[in-house]
Amino acid sequence: MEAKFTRLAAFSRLVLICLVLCEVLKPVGGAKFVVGANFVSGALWTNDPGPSHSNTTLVEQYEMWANSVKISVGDTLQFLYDDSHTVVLVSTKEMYDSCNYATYTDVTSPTPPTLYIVNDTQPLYFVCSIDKHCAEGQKVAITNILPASSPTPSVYPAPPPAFSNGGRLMGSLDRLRSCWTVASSTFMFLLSIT
Ligand SMILES: [Cu+2]
Repeated sequence: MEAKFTRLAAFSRLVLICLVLCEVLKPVGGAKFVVGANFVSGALWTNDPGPSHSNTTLVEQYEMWANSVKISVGDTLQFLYDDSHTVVLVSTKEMYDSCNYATYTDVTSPTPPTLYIVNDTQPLYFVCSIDKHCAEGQKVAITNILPASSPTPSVYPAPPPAFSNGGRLMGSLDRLRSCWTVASSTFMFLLSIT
């Protein structure tokens, strides 16, 4: 009897852990994109084009990345870097082209990485405001932002492997699936021992 109670207590704890996991893994809406993934050396927010990419300029690498992704309202952009960079938004293409960031909106997180949630379909012009980093090519323009897509899991296309789509991370459906697998396995396990 006592052993059964102990087992039940252990399984209650397991269920609790699963519930917490589900909460953590819960889809938060929108995909995550690592800025520069697959095109910029180390998928970093950087002013260094890297030795293996010497045939393209850094600006071209960020451009190729931006062309490779389909970003929608609600998606999250992830800027990976060490602490010697900033992520700032300039308001016009002219300012972006000429690296004129006399006025800008600083969206740099207190500690890296910087996460930026896309709020609307307005073009986004990101630059680094440190020294001449922008002029050296550390800037990215995201100009074709799609309206928020309504989640319809039954017709959701098969999610691509991580990073195959210009840095798109695990999709909502994947998270939901892993959450469901954990919860249902636990439930079946619980049933089998009581
Ligand atoms: Cu920089």
